[in-house]
Amino acid sequence: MSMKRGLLASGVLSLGFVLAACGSDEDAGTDNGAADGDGDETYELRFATEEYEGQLQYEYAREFAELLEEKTDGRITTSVYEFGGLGSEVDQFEMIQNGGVEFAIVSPGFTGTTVREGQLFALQFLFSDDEDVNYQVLNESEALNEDLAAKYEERNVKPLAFWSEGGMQWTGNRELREPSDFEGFRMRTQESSLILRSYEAYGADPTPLSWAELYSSLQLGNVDGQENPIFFIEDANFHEVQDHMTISDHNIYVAMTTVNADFYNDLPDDLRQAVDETVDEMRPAAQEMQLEMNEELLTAIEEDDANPTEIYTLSEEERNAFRELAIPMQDYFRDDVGEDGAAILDKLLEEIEEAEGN
Ligand code: 6CS
Repeated sequence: MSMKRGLLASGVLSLGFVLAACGSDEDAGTDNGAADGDGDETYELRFATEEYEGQLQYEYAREFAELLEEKTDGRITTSVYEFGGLGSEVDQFEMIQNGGVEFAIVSPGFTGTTVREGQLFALQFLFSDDEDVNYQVLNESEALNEDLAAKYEERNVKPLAFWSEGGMQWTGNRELREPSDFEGFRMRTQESSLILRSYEAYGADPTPLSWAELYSSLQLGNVDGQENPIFFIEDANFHEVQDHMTISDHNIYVAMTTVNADFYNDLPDDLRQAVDETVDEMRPAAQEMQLEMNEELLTAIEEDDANPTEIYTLSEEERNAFRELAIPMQDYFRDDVGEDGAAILDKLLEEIEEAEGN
């Protein structure tokens, strides 16, 4: 499972090659105009992910592509791209907006400057500590699947599903148990001002970076630590260049399955329905995959004697010390992002509370 390939080597796969090699029969002039499902259109689509083969987003996309091909009797075939070949995470978000790819898994942490409301996923201690509650909320929330989705649709990106890659944990070159441990800590984050703010509230000195540069930045000591789900920490080998891991579960890592909205809206009805069914079938599959990978790869970190990692699980009391500093970020989000964002957050908070009560 371990991923030793150089990120830059993967990045060398040129964008030009990818774009030349792909494309759809739609581009080649196949009858694709009618939304009446006349049954003979074929499509060759592109699916961008922010991860490598063996990692969740890529495996999700691969299974998605297979299912969709099956459901459409081969009328839709989809090529899945590992991270790197299509540029940075931010570049990929641009591609899904302009139709350079039809599908993409997008981390909201890289969309904060474009869809500011999407920054709500940066709010720590927002979701439940119960995985089942979060699974239900992500699948059923109107705040996310309708209101927030509409904000992305204004940018021509339709979120089809929000799903969890697992609880977020901290790694560091020193132990992180209480907020004061973050004093002056150079924390790597994704590119969203709210994530930066949240770490500044702990006293840290956050630096936004693509994950393409993260391993070497940790190794060289340019940053002191980072946050990610366990499977990713192990698979990207961050534990090799970090001495400590804190099981903090300060957030969940939410990924969005997205489609270019123009493309989706122009699909014949029967193919659009096949896409929707595929998205729904992937919900439990993604949850199962993340639970399994996060559990298995925790054991892998624990058993990696060549790269020992001190693992510490925060007590509830210790988590509360962080929670106290994180909750005021909700007001910061309301003020900074504005009315629509505030309404989405408030509705989501109600939905989480209601799901927790069930
Ligand atoms: O830390 C990151 O930026 C990366 N983490 C995950 C779990 N997926 C892709 C993302 O870019």
